[in-house]
Amino acid sequence: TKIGDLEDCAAGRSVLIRGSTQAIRPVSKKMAFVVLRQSMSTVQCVLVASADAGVSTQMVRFATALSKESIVDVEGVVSLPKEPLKATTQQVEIQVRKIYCINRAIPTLPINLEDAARSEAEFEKAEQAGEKLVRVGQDTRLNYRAIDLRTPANQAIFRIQCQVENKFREFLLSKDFVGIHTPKLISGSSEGGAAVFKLLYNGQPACLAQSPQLYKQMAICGGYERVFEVGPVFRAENSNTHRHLCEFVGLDAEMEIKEHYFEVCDIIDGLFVSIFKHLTENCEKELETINRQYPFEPLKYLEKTLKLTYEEGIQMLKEAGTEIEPMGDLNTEAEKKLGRLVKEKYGTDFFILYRYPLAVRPFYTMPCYDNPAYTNSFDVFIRGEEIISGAQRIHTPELLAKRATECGIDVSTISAYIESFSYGAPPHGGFGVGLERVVMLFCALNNIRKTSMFPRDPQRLVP
Ligand code: ATP
Ligand code: AMO
Repeated sequence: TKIGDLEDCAAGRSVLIRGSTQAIRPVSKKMAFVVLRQSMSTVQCVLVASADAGVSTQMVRFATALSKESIVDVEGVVSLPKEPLKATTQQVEIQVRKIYCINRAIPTLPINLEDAARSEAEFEKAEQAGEKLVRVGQDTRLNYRAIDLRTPANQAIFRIQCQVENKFREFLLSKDFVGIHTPKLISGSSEGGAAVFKLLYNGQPACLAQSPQLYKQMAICGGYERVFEVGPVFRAENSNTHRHLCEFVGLDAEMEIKEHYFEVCDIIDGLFVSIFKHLTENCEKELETINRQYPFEPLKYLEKTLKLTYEEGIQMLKEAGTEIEPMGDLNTEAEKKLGRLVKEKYGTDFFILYRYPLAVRPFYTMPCYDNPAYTNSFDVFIRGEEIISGAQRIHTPELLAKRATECGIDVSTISAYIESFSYGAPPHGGFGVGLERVVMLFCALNNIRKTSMFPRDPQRLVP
């Protein structure tokens, strides 16, 4: 039986449960409580020594001697509690008949799970009451991730992540996209810049893919009209921020454009509105669980996603006292401020900013037809932080080679890619999403390490 389904079981029903011993509370020689947990659900098990139930005082002693987080099997009977239980546990109890230890945890764990699951508000309340509780730091959590992942909030976070990834696939499949896989061992940088992990590939210099960019475009040249990929992306980021990882999960898409690159924005609009709706309507328990430890305001979004030009964005910032160099990029602080301004004015945490200056976009980005100092490109923001970059791409080899050279890229290193556009290539565009960022920002979490199961950052390669 699943612990989460116990509330639906009638009193008197016999059940067999395997779970982890979250808490063990001896009451007397003849009585003890054991709280069992499976993922986000817990149930209180009651042991009372009695000849009728076949429970001995030895069995009670055995249960109270178990270490926390051991794996046990419990045979018992569902019963209604005598006293009201905490709202976060199943509202029934198990009267234990037999308890078996399957595998013991060491007596003192490096992380106390109860401390790891507390909200900041709980710590503050306890401190005011003069109680001393231990906060579990980010590094300790990550060092002992196999324990830390057991907190209810962490159980919920990676279930949400799975739903986002699944909806991404489901939505794009319904729009005739084909899922593909492109190589992660490649010969050079795909985004330009120095943030690549270098390695030797059978003695030849190579690197880990910074994105599937060049290959997803070549798939379009290969006659697939619409493609997507879910895969790892490697960036040799050399500074520590709350939103950069050295390895993250990229959700990428690329598609033929018939008339205008807003066709790509329309896909993003439909995709994300459907993801947000799905999470709100079907992941209530997970969102509530995250909220209990990390309180957040629900995401505000519009049925039709707001689009603003980059120029409108910098104008809004200017009116609010922040000057941005018109052909430069927005820094993190300006992006956050713009997020706040947009929310005040339009009532949404989710919007698209388009028509970025050419100077701040990668070489493969299509310049605007009416003014080539700008591009057919966009970024997408949640709560003032970037989750997506995308654009129409250059589909003629001459312009592509020219732009690569202007951006300081040696075209001989990407000649196969550039040549692909001389064999007949349709106009196309696409976008790349950072999965960990979507989950982090949807739930307003303060650090991307919370949404990466085993994060890779400049300091961390284990576990
Ligand atoms: P991407 O790499 O796609 O474009 P990003 O969120 O890193 O995604 P950038 O355009 O690189 O976006 O950077 C946006 C802003 O984030 C920069 O102006 C800079 O202020 C900040 N930033 C980016 N990378 C780093 C970093 N490694 N360390 C500190 N700040 C950074
Ligand atoms: P970009 O470099 O903007 O675009 O990356 C796309 C999205 O990936 C996420 N992201 C990151 N997440 C965690 N850690 C990082 N270090 C990191 N860097 C980026 C962000 C970002 O919006 N080829 C283009 C996409 C395209 O045009 O299709 C690209 O890679 O959410």
